[in-house]
Amino acid sequence: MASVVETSVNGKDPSLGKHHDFNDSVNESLDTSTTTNTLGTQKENGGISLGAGDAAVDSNGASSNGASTASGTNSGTNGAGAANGAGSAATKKPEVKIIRRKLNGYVGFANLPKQWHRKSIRRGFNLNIMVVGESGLGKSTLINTLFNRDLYSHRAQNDGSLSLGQKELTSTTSSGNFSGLITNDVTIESVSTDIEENGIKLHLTVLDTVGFGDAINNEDSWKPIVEDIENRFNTYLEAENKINRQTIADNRVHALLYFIEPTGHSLKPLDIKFMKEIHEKVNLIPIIAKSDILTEEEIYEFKQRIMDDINNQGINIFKPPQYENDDDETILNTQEIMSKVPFAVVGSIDEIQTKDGRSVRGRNYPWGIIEVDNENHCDFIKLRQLLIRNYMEELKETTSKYLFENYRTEKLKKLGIQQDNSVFREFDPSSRQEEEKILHEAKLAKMEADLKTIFQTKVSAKEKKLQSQESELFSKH
Ligand SMILES: Nc1nc2c(ncn2[C@@H]2O[C@H](COP(=O)(O)OP(=O)(O)OP(=O)(O)O)[C@@H](O)[C@H]2O)c(=O)[nH]1
Ligand SMILES: [Mg+2]
Repeated sequence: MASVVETSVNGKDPSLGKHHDFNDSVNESLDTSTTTNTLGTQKENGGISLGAGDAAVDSNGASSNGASTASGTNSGTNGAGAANGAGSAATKKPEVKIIRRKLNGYVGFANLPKQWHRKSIRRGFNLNIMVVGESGLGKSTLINTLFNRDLYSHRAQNDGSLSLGQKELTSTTSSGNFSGLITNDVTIESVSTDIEENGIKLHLTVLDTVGFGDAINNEDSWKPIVEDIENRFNTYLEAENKINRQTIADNRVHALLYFIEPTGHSLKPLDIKFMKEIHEKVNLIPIIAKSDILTEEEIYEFKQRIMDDINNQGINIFKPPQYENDDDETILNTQEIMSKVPFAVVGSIDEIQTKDGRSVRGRNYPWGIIEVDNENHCDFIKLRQLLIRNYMEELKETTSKYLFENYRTEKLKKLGIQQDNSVFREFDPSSRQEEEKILHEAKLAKMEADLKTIFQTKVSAKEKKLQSQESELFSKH
């Protein structure tokens, strides 16, 4: 850290003052000190903020988020060092050269995460969740519990005005037009609301499937839901094919919460039928509704039977994608979440006082309180991690990259259109360039070979001529 001191003083030249002569092992400390010098307030606070990180990277280039994070912790020491080391500045001048080289090497793409972050925050995020399950299984309550607000308060208003959420009944016709019609026995009710948390905006749409499984014959209950999901894909596809594709609203369903009745037996034929029809079109997340009415053992066995059915039927459940560079913690976290599938949940936004004086969200029973946010009581926390806290982006990515792409490919196949790769190659500038290079090289090689042949022919003709002239001369003498 002594070097930090020297550098701070060398900072006569602002560009150099931020880059000092350190061996590799202290490079991060170097960035840290710069942050401290640049942002005096950060030094005093000893705090870590996005602003501090920005400054570290912008000025040093060599820094990373990790380095800027370190700034908060080390700043106090660095700051002190800067003051102490003033006297030794002059003797260190030659070392500055090495730093210049480092500065020149900085391109700036280390800023990409922050650029992306800022843009995303400006734009906000959107999430579309569909809830499916028989009436009264606690769908609306769970959604309210997940987002900690009453999204359905408009229902209580008799004047029909919309309060928190924007309510709309969606059609399940194949027109792809999601407005005002109610068809079949199952209707899809869309409630949208904007939520803001720490300056981050989320546009949330909940698609509630009213009447699912309520008819005497529920055989076709799944149809309007599949149609709605496909309509949303179609609308997106059409928007993509338009000339102006700059702002395509993403109304595709990013996750479907399927509520299983807490019978404690096994899945019903309707559950299996529905999941089989839907699992390739949406990120399916099965849930055991109202799990507080089952004992721990019952839940354990029920889960086993449900998973057996799901596996035997080849039904895909949403699983966060794993990446090669995922760290152990992420892998473990995903495993822990996935070990709870199907999530046995309890929903409630009511605050209850426990005997030990805590205020918790839960359900009150004569025998005790079931706490929603307690991992020993239910799987609500794990579900929230999957859906909101840890894997929301993955849900959207899977929807876009796999489910929608599969749908698009299947649709094109049905229309008899197959992708002709040669057509696409034509428009790929890099492969086009490569092709041209190969052709050019082949042309050059041919020219060279031709020239060689001509040369050879001419040489041998000349040789022959010389030979004949020679023999002529010999014969004359
Ligand atoms: N025991 C228990 N009851 C719950 C739970 N969640 C909701 N309920 C109750 O179940 C009833 C129905 O809850 P809703 O959230 O309206 O159920 P829903 O699935 O949205 O019902 P529909 O909109 O009619 O399809 C309400 O009285 C809730 O208080 C739960 O986790 N456990
Ligand atoms: Mg409801």
